[in-house]
Amino acid sequence: MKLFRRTLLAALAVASVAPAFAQDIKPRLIRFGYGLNEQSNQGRATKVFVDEVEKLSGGKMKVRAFGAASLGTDVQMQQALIGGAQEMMVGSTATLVGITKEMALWDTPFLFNNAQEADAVLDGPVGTKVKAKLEEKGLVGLVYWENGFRNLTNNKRAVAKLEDLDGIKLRVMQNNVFLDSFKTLGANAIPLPFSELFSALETKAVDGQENPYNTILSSKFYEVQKYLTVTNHVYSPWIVTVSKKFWDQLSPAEKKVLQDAAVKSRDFERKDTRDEAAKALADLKGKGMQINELPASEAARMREKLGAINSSIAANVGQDLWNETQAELGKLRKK
Ligand code: TF8
Repeated sequence: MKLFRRTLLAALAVASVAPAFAQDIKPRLIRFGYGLNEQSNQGRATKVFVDEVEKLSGGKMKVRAFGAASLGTDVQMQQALIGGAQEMMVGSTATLVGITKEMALWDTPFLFNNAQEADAVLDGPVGTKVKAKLEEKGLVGLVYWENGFRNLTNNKRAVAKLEDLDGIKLRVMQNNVFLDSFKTLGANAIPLPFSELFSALETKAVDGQENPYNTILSSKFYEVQKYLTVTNHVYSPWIVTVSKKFWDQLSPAEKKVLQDAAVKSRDFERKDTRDEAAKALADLKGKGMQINELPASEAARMREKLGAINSSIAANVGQDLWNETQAELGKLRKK
């Protein structure tokens, strides 16, 4: 009897909730832009997001994905989201610093020692706080994806010591921390949007760039770059964002569809990215790149030089946020 009552109650609950939920989801078209190719970790995870939104909304919410910066650079898409001309995008947190200064926290050289630390901090209170800061600027951050640990490529020489960077024309993201970091290391740092990078390398307007292995592969930088130096100098996140103007029109059920699909895409993306990165060096070697590891003593010099940047990052993002991050990392490292 008890069991019967429970079943009945459950059935009633479903009956009363389900129709309301269905009504709460309207036909929606979401334009979702990203910068890399369809055949990249970014493209693959976008596909997971598209399919999941379709599934969770019973086919009512449609996400149309636009890769290869066909809707514009990260910065242009951010403006389109703020203005309400585009609904969603995924891109680098580094290109958001001009809008939300706290995002510069993630540009701190050598902030994370490994991906597990990155996940814990990005998905924990600090990452949530930084993400929430976007709302005052007209953006809603859903989840962080992994771009990954960045490594250096160039066409001039194998970088075996710090001085080898001297005078190398190095493309950096449009972001002051990256600009200052590489100037500090002696390179001739030149900010460029990602969408202009391949041709800048091809025409030798710049000698080098830095990105995770996955991107060096998917954007075919191996075709125009000879040397790869393993530096792991910073971990870059991507962030999935929604136009706040669009978000505010959505019902709670529609918001939940996007949020849940974003979490699913994140979990897929991080695993996919790590699997690909784990075998990328062999792939890149196979494509003809000459790969060297920065010797530990030189890596230490690099770390020390870049340490000077930390105090200015702390001042920019706020000393409290900086301290909270360090405390969280301290706890993680004690475990
Ligand atoms: C860069 C970033 C890019 C991302 C991507 C376009 O070097 O690492 O890969 O911003 O979303 O610009």
